[in-house]
Formats: sequence, C-alpha cells, structure tokens
Amino acid sequence: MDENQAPFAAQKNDDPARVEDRKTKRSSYKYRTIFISDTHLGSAGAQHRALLDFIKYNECDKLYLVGDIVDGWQLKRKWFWPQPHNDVIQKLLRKARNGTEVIYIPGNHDEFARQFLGLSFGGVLISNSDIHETANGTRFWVVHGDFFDNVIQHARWLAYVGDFAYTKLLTLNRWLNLIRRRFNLPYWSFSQYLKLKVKSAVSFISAFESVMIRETKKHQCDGVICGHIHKAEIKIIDDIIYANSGDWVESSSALVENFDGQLEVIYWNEAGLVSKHSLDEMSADAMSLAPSAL
Ligand SMILES: [Mn+2]
Repeated sequence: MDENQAPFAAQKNDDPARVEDRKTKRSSYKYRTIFISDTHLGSAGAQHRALLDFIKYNECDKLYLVGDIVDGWQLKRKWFWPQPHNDVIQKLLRKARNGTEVIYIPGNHDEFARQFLGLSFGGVLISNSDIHETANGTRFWVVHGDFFDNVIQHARWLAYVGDFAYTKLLTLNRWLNLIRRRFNLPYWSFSQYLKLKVKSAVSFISAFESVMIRETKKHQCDGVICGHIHKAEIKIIDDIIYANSGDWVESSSALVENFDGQLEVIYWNEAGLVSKHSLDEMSADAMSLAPSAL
C-alpha cells in the first residue's frame, strides 16, 4: 500500500527511531531534534490530548518550541487554562530538567515572552531565532515567521479579525470531530481541508514561503524551520529547504530530525503516530487530509 495514500496505516517495524515500551506496548521514538510550534495553549482549539501523548512518546536531545506555544491573544479575551494545558507546560519543563536542551522562540501570539529574550527559565532558553546545524551539517535558520507576514506587520487589527474568524472555524472543527469520535471515525481537520481548498489561503501560503526563502538566503543558511501558518511541510524551494513544524490546533504535526540529520514531518493523534513524511515523500498532494469518511 502506498504510504502517502494511507495516512492511518501502521508504520513499518524496522523504523530505526522506534523503541518498544514493554510496559505499555506503545512505541517510543528518539530523535536528535524535535521542533513543535503553534500549540496555542490557553485556547479551546489546542489539541492537548494528542500533544500530551506526543510529548510522552517522543524523546530528543534538543527541543525547539517554534512560537505560539501559549495563546496570549485568546487569554487576554477570556482566561482559559485547563489542567491538561498546564500538564503540557509541566512535561516540557520536565524534559528540560532531564537533560533535553530546550530553546523557546516566541511567536506573535506569545509575544509577551519576547521581553525575556536571551534569558533562561528552568533550563529553557528564550531566543528570537536560532541557527540549528543538523547531524549532516545542514544549517537551518529557526524562526517563528510572523515578522515576515505582511498582514500582521502592517494591519494588526486585521490580524485580530482574522484570528476571530479562525477561532470560530476551529470551534466548528472541534464539534465536527466530537461527532466523528462518537462514530469511531479518525480525527479529520476541516480547517486544514478548507485551507488547501480556498485559493486565497493557498496563495497566502506560497507568498509566506517565498518570503521565508528570501530571508533565509540573507541569513546564509541552507534551510529554514518555521511555524506560524499551521501547515507542516518539508520541501525544497529555489535550492533552500523549507520546513514548517505545523501546529497542534488543526493537524497535530511536528518536525523531527533523525540521528542521520534527515528531517521528517510527522502527524500524531492521541493514540500515537499517524504518519511520517521525509523530504522525498512530501508533495503537495501527499497531505493526509482527505476525509476517510464524512
Ligand atoms: Mn503565529
């Protein structure tokens, strides 16, 4: 079966990153580096179940939090901080205590953290951006990406309106998936589906990607790792590697670096790994977003 066509297919057992947990019978994965972004803790859309499971069953030497980890915009509107969101923060801090190097790059939704740039809290270093060198010597510029998003830079109120509509869409998405869960159907992201269908969203994504590539060349790096647009990706544009760590409100996705330096996009849900995509396997149509049943 073609893996790209079957997003919910079981993974092969010869996966080098896989380590069996004898007690739980669950697979644990170990990576050189993990990149997660756009978890939007403090907003109702945050998929804390999938995220907690991901943090539990994935280990790494270095962890990048690539922005919008906490949603300060939503919290300002209405305080919402359930226990599982707290658990996510606790588990991330525990990783830092247990020897994982954690670097937190604030985004636009958690820009309050930008006042602490260069400081370290509980072993978590806060930085505006970073250069990450992979095991095979590829240099990546790691940044959230909102600095180069014109809508947010030039018309802040417009970004808030967009955020409001987006929050409504995520609410609809949540209801849809509550119903799907009741019928034992797998999670399906309505908002990601729309994003890929709506022309203006698609052209926004490609405009964002072009700007990131241009900026990466200025920084003299081989590639860029960013978040912000909630669309996990790894591909080559104009000889530069464009990688996006995705999000945990729509698609539950992350970016990982294996010990040989290869990057992969992974999709996760509350029951574990859904699918993995390396640079070669990712293509515009390989997104595992088509509804299996609706
Ligand atoms: Mn953002």
